[in-house]
Amino acid sequence: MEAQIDYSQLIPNNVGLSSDRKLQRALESWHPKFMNWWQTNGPDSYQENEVYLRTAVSVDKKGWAHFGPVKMPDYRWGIFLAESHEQDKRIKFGEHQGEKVWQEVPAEYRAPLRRLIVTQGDTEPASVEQQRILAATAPSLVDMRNLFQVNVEEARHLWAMVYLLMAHFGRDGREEAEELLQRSSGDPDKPRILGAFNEQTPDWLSFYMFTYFTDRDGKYQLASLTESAFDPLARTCQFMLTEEAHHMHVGETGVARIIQKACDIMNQHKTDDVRRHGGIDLPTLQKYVNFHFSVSEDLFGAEISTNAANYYTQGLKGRYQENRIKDDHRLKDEPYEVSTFRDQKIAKEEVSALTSINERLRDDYIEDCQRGVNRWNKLIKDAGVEFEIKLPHRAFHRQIGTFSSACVAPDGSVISSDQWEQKKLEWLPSQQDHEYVKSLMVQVTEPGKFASWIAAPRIGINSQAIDYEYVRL
Ligand code: BYC
Repeated sequence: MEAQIDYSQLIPNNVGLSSDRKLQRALESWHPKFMNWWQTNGPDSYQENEVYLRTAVSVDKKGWAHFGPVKMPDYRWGIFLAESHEQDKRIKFGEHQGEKVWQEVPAEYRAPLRRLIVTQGDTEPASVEQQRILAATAPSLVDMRNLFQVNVEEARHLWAMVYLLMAHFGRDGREEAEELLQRSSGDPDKPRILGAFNEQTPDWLSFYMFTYFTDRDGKYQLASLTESAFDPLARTCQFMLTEEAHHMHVGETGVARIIQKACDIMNQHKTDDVRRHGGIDLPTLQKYVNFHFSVSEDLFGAEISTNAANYYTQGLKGRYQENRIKDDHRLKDEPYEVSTFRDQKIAKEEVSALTSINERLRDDYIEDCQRGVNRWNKLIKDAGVEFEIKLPHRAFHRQIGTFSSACVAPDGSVISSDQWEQKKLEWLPSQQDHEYVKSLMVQVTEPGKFASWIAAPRIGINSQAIDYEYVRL
């Protein structure tokens, strides 16, 4: 395994693709279909403009962030696996604990591994589709560039999963690769697999919320897959995580800049009426938090899941930072506390740690979400504004798992379905909120200038000035 990536090929890679002619041919014949998908479902317009993009030239620390102007269709989507530092890598958990990791898919685990890889792979093009039209309302050139960077990398993550399917699942894998380009976000006949990836991302507030909350599900799912006994999957996901971190950063700083602007308006005009001055008021922002957090929580699956238990026992998908957890890593007799909904009440129950793997990962996720919310709240406090952004209760507005039948307020109180109907538009973005946010979405393309509702970032990309021409129009 090379750190250095071979860029002399149509498909840049560090997996020695040129020595596997059959696989190379399969991937090369998928390439034009991917390009066709990118042109029709990827960013609308701007395909011929140069964008200041980051491209990986090697997978080690020095080489994965190379910046320069690139036209998006010329971006070198490739196949990069993280370096393997361990000589004798062993399976960390489940019934194969202690055995050597697998370089090939064991026949008995073909179906579940294929399913996991397809589910992961399906989210990547979905997010690009969801964000297709956003450039037309980009609040600045830096933001437009960040959108495109996220888009090309998500598309590369699709390549990563397609590589695994084609290299290890034969004809089935090739068929799955085709279907990944045929399903489409929000398509009633051929929707994407997971709920959140069929929602719209109609405006930039939604985009930042998505990259903060939904990309963070990506972080936790990928981190669980980096523990996999199937080593090519583990190493692929490890490299994807480096890119994912940037996407969450775009989300966190994007929301922070909107908050900053709201606070600036409140202080400057001595008013709570942020909308009057073209900003996004904090109560509206809170509603978007409620929506995106709850929809993203659903992505972790049901609290009690035999699927998840099997994945764990079989060694296919671990927990977040498996090594750091002090238990037997088999979980046959370990307990775990989960919240459940029974007899119209939310209660805590001790259940098997094995069947509650999804919930444990959701717990890790919620804790991580809260850390960024604390940083947002510090900004608000430092500006002298009295407002606190709160993550809603985990049972609020859920479609998957124990709470899907419950009506729960953001503070965790159980309410009737009538009360829910009356109150839901106080908690979730209403049509008017969407329309207001939409009305703010006007494109700003003068370098260094920003739309009325968002503050400038503190620093530019890769030490460039804020007014650098990040997209050459
Ligand atoms: N929507 O036993 P359960 C990312 C289904 S994001 C619709 O709890 P399991 C990214 C489930 O399939 C990370 N259906 O499920 C972010 C099952 O169906 P069947 C993506 C759902 O298997 C931003 C049934 O309900 N990666 O990378 O334990 C931009 C029973 O559920 C949903 C992964 O997700 C849902 N939300 O857990 C770009 C990792 N949830 O069997 C990228 C791979 C559940 O009844 N996926 N169902 O037909 C997995 O590990 C698992 O599939 C899940 C579900 C954790 C998602």
